[in-house]
Amino acid sequence: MNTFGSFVFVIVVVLGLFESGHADLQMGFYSKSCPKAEKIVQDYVNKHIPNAPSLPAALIRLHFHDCFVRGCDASILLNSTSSTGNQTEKFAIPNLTVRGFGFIDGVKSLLEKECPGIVSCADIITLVARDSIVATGGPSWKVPTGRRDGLISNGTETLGPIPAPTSNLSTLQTDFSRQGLDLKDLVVLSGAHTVGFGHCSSFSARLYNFNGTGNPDPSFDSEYVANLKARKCKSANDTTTRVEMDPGSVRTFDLSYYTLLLKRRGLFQSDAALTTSSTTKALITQLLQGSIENFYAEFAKSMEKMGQIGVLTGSSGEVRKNCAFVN
Ligand code: HEM
Ligand SMILES: *[C@@H]1O[C@H](CO)[C@@H](O)[C@H](O)[C@H]1NC(C)=O
Ligand SMILES: *[C@@H]1O[C@H](CO)[C@@H](O)[C@H](O)[C@H]1NC(C)=O
Ligand SMILES: *[C@@H]1O[C@H](CO)[C@@H](O)[C@H](O)[C@H]1NC(C)=O
Ligand SMILES: *[C@@H]1O[C@H](CO)[C@@H](O)[C@H](O)[C@H]1NC(C)=O
Ligand SMILES: *[C@@H]1O[C@H](CO)[C@@H](O)[C@H](O)[C@H]1NC(C)=O
Ligand SMILES: *[C@@H]1O[C@H](CO)[C@@H](O)[C@H](O)[C@H]1NC(C)=O
Ligand SMILES: CC(=O)N[C@H]1CO[C@H](CO)[C@@H](O)[C@@H]1O
Repeated sequence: MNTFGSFVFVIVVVLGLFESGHADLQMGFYSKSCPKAEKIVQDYVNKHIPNAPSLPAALIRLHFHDCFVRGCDASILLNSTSSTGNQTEKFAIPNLTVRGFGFIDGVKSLLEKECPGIVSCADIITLVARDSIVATGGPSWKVPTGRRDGLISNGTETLGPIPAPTSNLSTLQTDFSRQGLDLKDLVVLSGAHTVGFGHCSSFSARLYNFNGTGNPDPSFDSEYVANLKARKCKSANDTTTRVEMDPGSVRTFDLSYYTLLLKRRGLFQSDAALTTSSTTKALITQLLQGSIENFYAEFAKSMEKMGQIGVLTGSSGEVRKNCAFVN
């Protein structure tokens, strides 16, 4: 290669890096390549969610778990194979209770029929999470698209980034700040616990043997503890019963999760932890004093941030044909 050739080569490589490294997500990324894509997702959601009212919670949680490990790249959808290794994220402990994989596959197969190889699984997860929460009457948020699918999924990696329900505030803050999310995002996004269920096993130590004391968590409302022990989590090793995180309005995206936190009735230690600093407590109070529209607007801002974590764009990654396997 002569000097000019090397020069051109360098320019091309640099532009190439720029393209793959810095390409941004954009609103309506598929408007030319697959104009009906977003409508197909929305129609599928609107058709199926009314028959599966517990799925929106599962689907937004799937999105959260995807984004926190290797970015929002659909790595959570990969099945274990000889090329991905034995234990993909899907099979790791935090995923034991993640649901909604079949729903994503249903959307993907429609999109593959409409425009093969165009719409990424990572965008499908993100759009489905938003549209299914909207379908329940909850908040909406912007979903710029153009994410690409990752090639790697490693179950061991889920244990670091995904916070445990036993986390204290400083651990939660660290876990979120690693993803570029601040304390306000933490408080606002935890508000997703206004919908859905938790298994007894995620919090039974707070009922039966907190921190090795043999007693309940003193920061958990004692009346509520007695109630949960009598009616829901009747033994310390119950691994099957599910409990509403926001009893009374488990399918409604409202502010009552925050009301419960202040009544010392947040289900997980990680929920209760949000009341342990004056900063986070003030954020909770502000949300409760504001309107539901204000909560939805704050939730939208934080979801838009979460949906951009570590995304692959441009020519990074790929667009999977089958969300469970790399091409
Ligand atoms: C702050 C750290 C968080 C922790 C420690 C945490 C932990 C958990 C745990 C342990 C469960 C119950 C799993 C089970 O026992 O079945 C759960 C459920 C759930 N989480 Fe979180 N979570 C956190 C943040 C989030 C965020 C950011 C979102 C979404 C934006 C979210 C959405 C949900 C939803 C909707 C459910 C109910 C799922 C269902 O009903 O299937 N969580 N979370
Ligand atoms: C991926 O693995 C799950 C088991 O967790 C299985 O139910 C599913 O059929 C597999 N997906 C494909 C496309 O083989
Ligand atoms: C998965 O990640 C762990 C921890 O980072 C590492 O030790 C292991 O080798 C990885 N497994 C595969 C199959 O790459
Ligand atoms: C994967 O796991 C199976 C059994 O669960 C084992 O027989 C096999 O050797 C493992 N493969 C690798 C690459 O670790
Ligand atoms: C929070 O939990 C972490 C990890 O378990 C622990 O190292 C740390 O000391 C705890 N912080 C506080 C303030 O309790
Ligand atoms: C848990 O127990 C340890 C040792 O007994 C103690 O140092 C720690 O403060 C306790 N943590 C909480 C949250 O009560
Ligand atoms: C729960 O644990 C107790 C004692 O630790 C045991 O007697 C009981 O059989 C266990 N129940 C289940 C469902 O595993
Ligand atoms: C939905 C799904 O694939 N869940 C898996 C999570 O991981 C466990 C093993 O740790 C599998 O048994 C589940 O099938």
